[in-house]
Amino acid sequence: MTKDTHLINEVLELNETEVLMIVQQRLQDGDDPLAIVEDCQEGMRRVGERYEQGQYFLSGLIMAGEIFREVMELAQPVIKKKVRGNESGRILLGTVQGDIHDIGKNIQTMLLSCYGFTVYDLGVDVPPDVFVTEAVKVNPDLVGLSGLLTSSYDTMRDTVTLFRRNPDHPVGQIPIIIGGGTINDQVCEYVGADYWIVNAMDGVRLCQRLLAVQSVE
Ligand code: B12
Repeated sequence: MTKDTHLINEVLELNETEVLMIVQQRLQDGDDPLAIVEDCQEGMRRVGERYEQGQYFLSGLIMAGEIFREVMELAQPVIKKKVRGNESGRILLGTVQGDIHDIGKNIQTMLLSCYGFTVYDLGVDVPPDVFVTEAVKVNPDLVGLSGLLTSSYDTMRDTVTLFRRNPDHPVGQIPIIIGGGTINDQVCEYVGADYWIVNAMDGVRLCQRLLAVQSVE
């Protein structure tokens, strides 16, 4: 799919009005709402780069977050109408301790719910022991840890370690997926998670695949 460089640039420039106009127009034209979200995600990644280079300050990140929230207000109803699934399976997820980024996690939660999965969202800044306690309570098929900060990799690692501490207990065997735009293969290996995801639709496909395998076993 070709990227909408105009939309990406308007997100990068934090031009709220222009971004919302483009999104509205594309939705009216019947464009795939998930493709629109992906373009905005790319814009956000570039906003992050400007922040890293000292061209934007914290206020820039806050503004970008606000713009994305408004984009989701427009796109979410269309996604919910368009996407319907009757998947079954229980997924427990949350943003790990020390991290309050939740835009991506919320998109992942919404999309999984649209596909029919039962999602238990623990919110943000979730300590490792809370993940494990909640897993014992709700007995999920999969666990998802979200995080965007480099410092979150350690908390993710602590969380995975706590899950795996008792390998004979059912909770110790639940597959763990980590998600967030800054994650890669090396991070996944460091954290000790089973899978990693940087795009919510890939997250849905992975959950479908893993749960199909589990139901055959
Ligand atoms: C918006 C933003 C903020 C907002 C967040 C608002 C909110 N409610 O979430 C605010 C202003 C609060 C913020 C704060 C900070 N931020 Co910030 N932020 C960003 C920014 C620009 C965009 C993040 C985002 O929403 N992207 C859009 C979403 C849709 O993408 P996503 O999160 O990747 O999610 C997708 C997938 O990854 C996946 N997914 C996500 N989670 C999960 C989970 C599972 C289980 C699965 C399967 C999939 C999945 O699905 C999503 C949809 O496709 C990023 C830049 C970047 N590269 O991402 C920096 C960034 C993450 N922030 C950064 C920093 C430094 C900070 C601060 C420390 C700044 C400060 N000095 O205070 C604080 C930290 C606060 C804290 N304790 O968490 C750095 C982190 C650098 C690092 N190496 O650690 C980044 C990378 C910017 C940069 N390049 O420097 N930030």
